[in-house]
Amino acid sequence: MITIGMKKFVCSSAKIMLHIIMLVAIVLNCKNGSADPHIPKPEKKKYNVLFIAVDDLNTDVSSYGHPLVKTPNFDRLAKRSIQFNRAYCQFPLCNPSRASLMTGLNPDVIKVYDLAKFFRKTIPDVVTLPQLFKNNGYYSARVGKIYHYGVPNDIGTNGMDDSLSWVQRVNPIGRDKTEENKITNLLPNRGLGSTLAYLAADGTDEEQTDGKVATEAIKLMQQNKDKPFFLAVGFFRPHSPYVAPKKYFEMYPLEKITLPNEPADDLKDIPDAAFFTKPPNWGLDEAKRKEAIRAYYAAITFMDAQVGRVLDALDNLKLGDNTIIVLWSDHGYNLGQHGQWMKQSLFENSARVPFMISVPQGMKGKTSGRTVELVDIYPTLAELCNLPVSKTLSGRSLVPLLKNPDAVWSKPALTQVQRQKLMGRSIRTERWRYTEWDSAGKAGIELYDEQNDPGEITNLYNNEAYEKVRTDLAKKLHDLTIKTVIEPPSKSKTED
Ligand SMILES: [Ca+2]
Repeated sequence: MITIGMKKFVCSSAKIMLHIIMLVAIVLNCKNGSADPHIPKPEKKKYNVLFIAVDDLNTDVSSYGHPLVKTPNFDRLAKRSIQFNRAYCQFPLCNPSRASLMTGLNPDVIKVYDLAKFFRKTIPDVVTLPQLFKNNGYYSARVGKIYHYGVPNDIGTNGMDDSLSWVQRVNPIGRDKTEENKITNLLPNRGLGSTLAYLAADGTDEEQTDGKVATEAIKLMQQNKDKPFFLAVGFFRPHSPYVAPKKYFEMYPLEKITLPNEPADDLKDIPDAAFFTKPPNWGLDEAKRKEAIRAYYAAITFMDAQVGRVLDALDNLKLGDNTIIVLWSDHGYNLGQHGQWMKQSLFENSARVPFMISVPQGMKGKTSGRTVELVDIYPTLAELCNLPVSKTLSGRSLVPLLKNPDAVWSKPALTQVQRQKLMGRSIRTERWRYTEWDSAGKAGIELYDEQNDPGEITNLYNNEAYEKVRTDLAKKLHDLTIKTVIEPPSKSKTED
C-alpha cells in the first residue's frame, strides 16, 4: 500500500514538475516572441465586406474634383481608399450593369441587355459575388437596391432580386415613395423613374428610403458584428425622382448651377445611333434643365450623408480595421452634355462611374488612373478574401493596383449599350474613347481624344491624321468583343 502511495506521490510530483517546466518554457517562449510550433495559431480573422452601391451616380462628387457638389463622406472614404479615376460600367443601364457586376461576367456572356431579363435565365447555376461569400461561411445580406429594382415603382419590394445570394434582405420604403404625389415631373409624359423629376421634401433624412437603408444597414452590422459578413447596402438616390430633404436643395442656389458648355455644331459629327435623348434635352428650356441639375446635386449630397452614417457606425462598432469597403455606382449620368440626359449612351459621362476600394492596412488616400471595369470587382474581392473563383470570370483582379495604383495595366475598359436592335460598343484607354455602332460600325463610329477634348466635342474618326490610332483601337475593341462573346458556363451535369 505504502509503495503504491509513494508511486502515486512520485507520479504526481513528476507531473507537477513537468507542468512547471512547461509553464517556464511557455513564459520564456513568450518573452522571446517565438510561438510553440505545437500550439495551433488562432485562425486569421476573416475580412468583412461592406459593399455600397449607388444608383445613377456620375462622378459629380467632390472627391472626383467637382467644384460645386458637396460629398464630404465620399471624400472621407477616398482618404482610406484607392479611388479609381477611370472606372467604367459594362452597360449604362441598371439591370445589365448590375447583373454583370454581380456575376463577374460581361453582358455578352450573360446576354442581359435590358431591364426585363433575369440573369439566371441564361446562367442558372452561376455563383454570384454575395453567394460566393455565403457559400464560404459568410453572413450575406442586402438592404435596398443591389440587383435590378424598378425605381421608384419597386421600392419596398424585393425587385428583381436573386434570393440565392442572401441570408437576409431588407426592403425599406420611405416618404419619397409614399408621398409621390408631391413630386414635380418636368417631362409629364415620361414615368417617374425615367424622367427629370424632383421634390424638396419635408421631414428628416431618416424618413426617406435612403435614410432607412442606412438605418437598417447599421442595425444589421450591430446584430452581426461578431461573424464575418458581406453586407450590401444599396442606395436609390440620385436616381430620378430626385427627392431629398429641403436643406439639401438650399445648398445649391439655382444661380450657381451652370449648364454644360455645348458648341452650336457639337451634334453634327455624332452618329444618330449615339443619341438616347431625342430631341436634344427633350426640348426643355435652360431654366428647367438647371432645376433638374440642382435637384440631382441635392439628391447626391443627401445620399452622401447616408453613406456617412453607415461609415460612422462601422467605425463606432470597431469594425473598420477588419472590413473592406467597396463603393460603386451602376453607371454614369448625362446632365445635358450633347443634349443627352440620364444614361444609355456611350459618352464618357454615362459610362464612367465613381469607384473606390478601401482595404484595412492597405494603401490609402491614393488615386489610380488605370482603366478599370465594374466587372473587376468580383475577382478583386475574391482574391482579397482568399475565396476560390470560377476561371470563366470576365474581369481581372485589381489587387495589383491596390498595392501600386500606377502599376502597368494595359487592359482597356469595354462598355456597350443596345439601341433598339443594334448594339453599340465602346472602349476606353487612358487616352482615347473609340465607339462602333452596330457590327463593324455600320451605324457610325466615334473617336475622341479624352486628354485634349474631355468634353468629347470633336469626333476624330474621319480625320486622316488619326488613322493609325483608330485602326489600333478598332483591333482592341474587336479582340475584346471576341473574347467576351463566348458561351456562358454550362449547367452542371448533376442536374441532367
Ligand atoms: Ca441605375
